[in-house]
Amino acid sequence: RLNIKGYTRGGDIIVGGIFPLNYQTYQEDFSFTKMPNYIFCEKIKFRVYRWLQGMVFAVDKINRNQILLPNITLGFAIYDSCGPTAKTIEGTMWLVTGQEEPNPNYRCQHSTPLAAVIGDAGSLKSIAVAEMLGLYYYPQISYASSVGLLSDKSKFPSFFRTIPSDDFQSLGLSRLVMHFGWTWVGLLAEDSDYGRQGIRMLREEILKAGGCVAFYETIPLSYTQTIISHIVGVIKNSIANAIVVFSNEPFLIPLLEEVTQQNVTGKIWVASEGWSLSSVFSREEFLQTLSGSIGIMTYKGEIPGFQEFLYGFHPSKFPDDIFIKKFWEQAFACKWPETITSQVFNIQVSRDIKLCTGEEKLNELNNIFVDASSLRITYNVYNAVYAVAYALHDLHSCKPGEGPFLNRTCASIHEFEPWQLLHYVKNVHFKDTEGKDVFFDENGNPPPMYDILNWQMTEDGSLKYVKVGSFDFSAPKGQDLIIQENAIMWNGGQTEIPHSVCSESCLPGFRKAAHEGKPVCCFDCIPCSPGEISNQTDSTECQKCPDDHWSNKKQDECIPKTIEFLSYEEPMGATLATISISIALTPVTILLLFIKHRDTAIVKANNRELSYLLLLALVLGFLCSLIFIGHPSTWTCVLRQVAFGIIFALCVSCVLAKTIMVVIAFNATKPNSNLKKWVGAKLPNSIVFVCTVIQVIICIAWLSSSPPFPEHNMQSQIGMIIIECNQGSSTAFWCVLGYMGLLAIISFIVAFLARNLPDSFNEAKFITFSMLVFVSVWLAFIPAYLSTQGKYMVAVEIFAILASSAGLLGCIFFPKCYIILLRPDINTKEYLMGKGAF
Ligand code: TCR
Repeated sequence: RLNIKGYTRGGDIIVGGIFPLNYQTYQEDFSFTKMPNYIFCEKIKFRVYRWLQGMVFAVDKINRNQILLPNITLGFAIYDSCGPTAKTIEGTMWLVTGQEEPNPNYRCQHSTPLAAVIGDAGSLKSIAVAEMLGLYYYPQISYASSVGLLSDKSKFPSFFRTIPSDDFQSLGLSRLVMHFGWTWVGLLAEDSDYGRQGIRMLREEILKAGGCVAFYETIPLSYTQTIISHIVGVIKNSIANAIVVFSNEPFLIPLLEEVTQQNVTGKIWVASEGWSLSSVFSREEFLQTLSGSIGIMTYKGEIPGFQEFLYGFHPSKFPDDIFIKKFWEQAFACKWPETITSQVFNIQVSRDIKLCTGEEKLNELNNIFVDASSLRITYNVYNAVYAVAYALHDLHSCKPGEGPFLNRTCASIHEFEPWQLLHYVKNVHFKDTEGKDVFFDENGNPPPMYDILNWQMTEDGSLKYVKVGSFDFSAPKGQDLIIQENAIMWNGGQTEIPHSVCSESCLPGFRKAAHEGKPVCCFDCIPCSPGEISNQTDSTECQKCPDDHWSNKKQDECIPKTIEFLSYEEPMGATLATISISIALTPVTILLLFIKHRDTAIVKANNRELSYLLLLALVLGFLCSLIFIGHPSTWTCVLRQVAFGIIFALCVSCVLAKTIMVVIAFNATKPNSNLKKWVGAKLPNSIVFVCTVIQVIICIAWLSSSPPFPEHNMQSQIGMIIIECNQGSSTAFWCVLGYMGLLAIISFIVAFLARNLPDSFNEAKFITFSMLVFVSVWLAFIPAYLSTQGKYMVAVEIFAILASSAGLLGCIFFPKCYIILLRPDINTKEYLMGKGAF
């Protein structure tokens, strides 16, 4: 098979090129009964032909450039790598040896040295080429082989590329997926290094970023119906809407055809750059399924003059291009007359065949070959050729004595070793047509930069690639991923970002609770417990609010607890205050009344002074409830209980004194009574004094041991800070109350025993009543007091104070007032003594 042919052009130095130009079709059998010629490469891929022309254009341009490589002409030898990898290796050997029948490991000294090889596209083939070229250290620059593996310089020492490594692509895809909040994604990978490596890295990145993989399937390299159906089934049944596909075009076609046939829509396909600009998928039948897809693609560049070059492209201009006639026939669906004469057979089959005239206009043709609006791989090819040229230029401009090689020597442009050029390729650095720096890092990779494309359906039903963002890893963090979300149109013309999640995210106020044994992206949302909040969506935990704060209703914020105390402003406080002040006016009035009628029998009857004192004490008793209202402070807390204790002790001891006086007064009237000497003002005064002083002593003991103090109580009631008076010692408090109760009970008993005594005015009966009221009020007070909290507790105490005072006032003084005001006729000593009652 001495039929290796390529598209060659002579020059001082040759640059090799490898392009997968044709589609491969299998036909021949492998029976080996005759020499097999098993590879048929027939249909030209227009897009790849454009890449190839990019190389031709670049070489032309370099040759015309007077500054870059002056006086040196570059030639090229371009090989079509259609078919299996072995074919590519064969072509590489052809390039290296310059022989029609290449023999391995044989380098003849041909006149024009091979500088470098540009190619191949697919990684699988580039790896094969790189293994071989690495042996001789021929520089190889690929324009589309992106597999991460090729970065390994110990395996591929002479490999470079102008397409970023897939490691970055995977990183970019994972960032893209995370940017849209897709945490439940499906992954499909071509069953090759390209697919598997890319997906492995992508998967790691997704997991690291907190996302999950819903499914992972590999697309077979050779068509298998069962596997394809299985994969489509998985896609259909999964709730994951986002599907990242790391694949090259040829292997994906059967899968997507099946997907289209089964009418799977609403999915977001995320394309690796292996297929994101593939013309096959812009066919109408795929549009329903694929419109709205997001694709990542290498950076787009401008090549000035290239569009004109393509428009002016004509067979007559490139006589040594062995592909051009076939391309022309394919593009215009015509036949060149000379091919027909050689194939008489053909003309008989179809008589009405169109003949190519050479007048056909390329610029009237709607063909991706002539479309130079978005040059990506072509641009990579162009830059690769330029990289070689610049390296050669650097090698050429080496000054003897300053060279990089042993003893500072230089290499000669006419006779250099491949590894010497390799040195220069490694260090090449130039600005491309866009002013962007082109160079290779230590792994032979270019600076990673990608465009993000959105596949949008136009009105006329065709597919349009719209750039919606970019990814530039050399930019500082945070600015590396730029996406214009509003420019994106999703599948079905939707503008809202579709969801692809296992569980919808938890709102603030909730926390995530993982399902056991399931991926972290599948969870339930559980509301935070009271007093705890979560202020972000998807929180894994709720935070406790600080002590003086509480959660709000939505539980997404800690708010200060409401402060509670019985204040004058609020209705209850204001009412109680008004009541106590107005009631306090009653004893004052009665006191004035008594003073006015101080000489009447009823006032004089039972110790006038004691009555005055009692009335005064009652006034104070009513008023002392006022200290219970308002913001508790150190001194009001102290004053409250002390004032209350002492004033009430005073009241009750007055009553006690009165009762005792009744008993003594009665008994003193009996003959021979030695109680006579007790009758007078001395006894009651000392009773009042002693009883009150005991309470004062209790209070002093209380204050000096553990006085009451104001306290912020945050625990006892949810969401509130209760400002209250801590009693200091509750024993002391109950002592004060208990002592008061004791006095009251003594008065009650004495008054009860004396109730039938015919005293001057039957006071004992009324005192009995009053004490009954008093004691029952305070007995009722105890459970009420103990079972309430905060301001209600205070209100209960105020209520008890008011009620018991009113009881005293009413029972003891109202009957007297009645007589004074309405029955002055019976207000005489005789009548009162005589009747024993009114
Ligand atoms: N890397 C693929 C081949 C490839 C390709 C392309 C082929 C890439 N981009 C565009 C045709 C068109 C990315 C590989 O195998 O490394």
